[in-house]
Amino acid sequence: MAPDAQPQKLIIASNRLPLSVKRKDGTYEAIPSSGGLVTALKGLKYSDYLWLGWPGVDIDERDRGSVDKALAKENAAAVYLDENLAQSHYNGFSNGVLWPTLHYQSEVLFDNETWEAYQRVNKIFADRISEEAADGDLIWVHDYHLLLLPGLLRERLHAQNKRCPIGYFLHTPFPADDFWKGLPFQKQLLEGVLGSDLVGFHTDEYKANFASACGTHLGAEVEGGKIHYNGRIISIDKYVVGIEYQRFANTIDHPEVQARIQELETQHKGKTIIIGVDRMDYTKGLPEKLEGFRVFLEQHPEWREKVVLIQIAIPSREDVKKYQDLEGEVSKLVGQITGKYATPIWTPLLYIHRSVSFAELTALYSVSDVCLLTSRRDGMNLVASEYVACQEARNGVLVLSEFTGAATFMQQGSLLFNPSNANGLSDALYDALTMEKGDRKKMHEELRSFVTTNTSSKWTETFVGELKKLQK
Ligand code: ADQ
Repeated sequence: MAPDAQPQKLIIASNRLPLSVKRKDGTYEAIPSSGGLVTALKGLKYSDYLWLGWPGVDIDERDRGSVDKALAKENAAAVYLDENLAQSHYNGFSNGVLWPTLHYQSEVLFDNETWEAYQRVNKIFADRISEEAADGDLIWVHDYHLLLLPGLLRERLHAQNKRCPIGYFLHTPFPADDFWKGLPFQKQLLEGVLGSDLVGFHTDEYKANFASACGTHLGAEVEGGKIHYNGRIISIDKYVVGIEYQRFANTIDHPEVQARIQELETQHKGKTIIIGVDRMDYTKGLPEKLEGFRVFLEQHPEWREKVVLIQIAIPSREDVKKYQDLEGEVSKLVGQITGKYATPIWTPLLYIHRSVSFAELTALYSVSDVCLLTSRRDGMNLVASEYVACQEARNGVLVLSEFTGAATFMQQGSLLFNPSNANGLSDALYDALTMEKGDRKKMHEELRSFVTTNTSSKWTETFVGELKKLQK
């Protein structure tokens, strides 16, 4: 930073803004949206920040002034993208190629057109952010949609003589080098990320995989938490993402939520509730969850009419064929299980395929004795933490896939299993449902201590704090 420049704002960049823009009475308004990244950044307390991202819809040139105004009130600004370009970048390369690769799924849909779109969008973000950034600003780039952005930004900022530390955080896993190397253009993508000064991951495993890929494919030198590349030193580390614990605790205390909890308890009297909350995504292992639950009902007839699985599946990426197929598969399995095991007085599972309000979500977490999360792979999984935050009274059991980042930190307090093994899942469920009160309490305390310590505020403060230290 130049001697007379002051540390200024924090610029956050993510593909989507944490807001959706909606037209109302001839003008635009910005409405908060939900999702893992939004939850992770809930604790941000930086006073002067600006969040840049795509508003999610194509906005006519004439309307942009009105959208800009609505977003400015929320510390946000739009990176406008033409609809086709945005789709090709988002559904094409980001979700068709990167998302599966980062989650160890080998079925990728690669073509040159989507790769072109991916590069173009990253360039548009780089142009927009470099215009917006003043010397000394901090820049924090998020997630797999913007892997090239740090490198592109570095070039532009250098040309403009602005010295802004660039941080990058990946919200997904980073796979083992041998898997990653199958990805076309993987070297360019690694180089893009290494344009950052600081790179963050959920776990040590992802960090080590990334460092190994940089060593093998770029010839970078890796030394502890530093990568030496092209005469620069890039810091890499694990930063444990969390939730705003207190926000959940406060919501539960709200009279309306308490009333809803009582209503749900009355409705399900005499039944033990198992809760599942996931985006409708193949990485979340919904078919595996349903198959495990089916095996459980088959192996433990004594639990029929005594247990109910409430599965909330938030609609996600609905215009992509693979996601439509998944929805079809899940609906079919739900129908098969219900058809086979339901009785005139009981249905084994309630399947809710839509978003629910925050109050409803906390009430559902609160009344459930078990939370079942079966991800095939998951960067972290914040639902696990949210469930714990709502279990002060009940000390419910967390049954967690060993392939979540969360399992790395929460293994002491939860029952881990491999979601591909339906029998193992059924056994874990049985152990959870029959666990002694004392053991439940002990496990809950382990989890509670993790969730209250590793909050979203702590994550944002730690990452931004490290970034600040890199201001030159
Ligand atoms: P996601 O894949 O979105 O995030 P996750 O961490 O589980 O996954 O977060 C989902 C969020 O959506 C939670 O905060 C949850 O409350 C919210 N949500 C869930 N169901 C909802 C519903 N029905 N209505 C409204 N909101 C709902 C990505 C990565 C994860 C990583 C996060 C954060 O895939 O591995 O943990 O980013 O880094």
